[in-house]
Amino acid sequence: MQEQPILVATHGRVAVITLNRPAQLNALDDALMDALGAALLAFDADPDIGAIVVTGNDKAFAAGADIAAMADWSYMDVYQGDFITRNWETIRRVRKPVIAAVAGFAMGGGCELAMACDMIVAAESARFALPEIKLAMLPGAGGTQRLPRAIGKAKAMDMCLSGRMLDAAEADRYGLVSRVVADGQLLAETLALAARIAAFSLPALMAIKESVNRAWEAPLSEGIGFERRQLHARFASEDAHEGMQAFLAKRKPLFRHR
Ligand code: CO8
Repeated sequence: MQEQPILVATHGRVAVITLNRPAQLNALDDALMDALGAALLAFDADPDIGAIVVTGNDKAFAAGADIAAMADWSYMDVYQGDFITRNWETIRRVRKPVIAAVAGFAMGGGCELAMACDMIVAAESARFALPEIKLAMLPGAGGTQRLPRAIGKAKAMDMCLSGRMLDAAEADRYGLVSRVVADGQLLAETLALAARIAAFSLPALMAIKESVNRAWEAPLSEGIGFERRQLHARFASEDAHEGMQAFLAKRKPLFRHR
């Protein structure tokens, strides 16, 4: 029987999507990306889920796009087939927080997938690279755009042009990952973080995610204006009133919209 390219599970209000092509180091092919996109959208629509974790295994988060699948593609195959837009960008449509939990290799498209998540929690074993130059390709699933925004032009150029690999400590120092945890603790620590996030008011989380993402894409004045609209809208939110009332009454808030 064919292995499922992803596995899904839920832990309370946290969904976990595990990339599941271990023999190929979770190389990302169409079947996997389609399944990942469908799972992300399903969990995004599920009212019982407040945060989503995407992870791999101890050896690899994902070693990139599946080179064996791509090797014979022509320009027309990828242009007419809408490669990248068709199934790699679904993650951009997800409005709930998505955390990448990375152990082992996150290379090429795997690194790009991790960067498309809202944050990356890395195990000490995590290794990040955009080695497409070795194939005379380029990091075309957002890598040349997200990496410089994440770690600055100098480090991004170095990684993209030389294929240099970062270890977890460097990735932490450069701001690519939000935290590094001990090997073996990756899933537990990421689940704890995701559960903490998922307990907050979901509309507030979604507004914050959209606002932070706007900082990547818009000039400061436009981003500040967007943020202000989001702030004003918070005053129309029952959860925000509950949060402030609960603080003043020194009790735990009971958010309705989770
Ligand atoms: N695609 C397909 N198969 C892969 C991939 C991959 N990206 N990575 C590893 N595998 C396979 C290997 O072929 C091998 O299979 P087999 O056992 O049948 O020979 C198996 O996984 C195990 O790999 P290794 O034996 O190589 O394991 P090592 O521990 O020796 O090395 C590495 C691990 C360093 C991660 C090594 O496998 C490697 O360099 N992999 C390729 C990494 C890479 O180049 N990634 C970028 C791919 S291109 C890309 O991602 C583009 C994304 C943007 C899309 C737009 C452009 C098209």
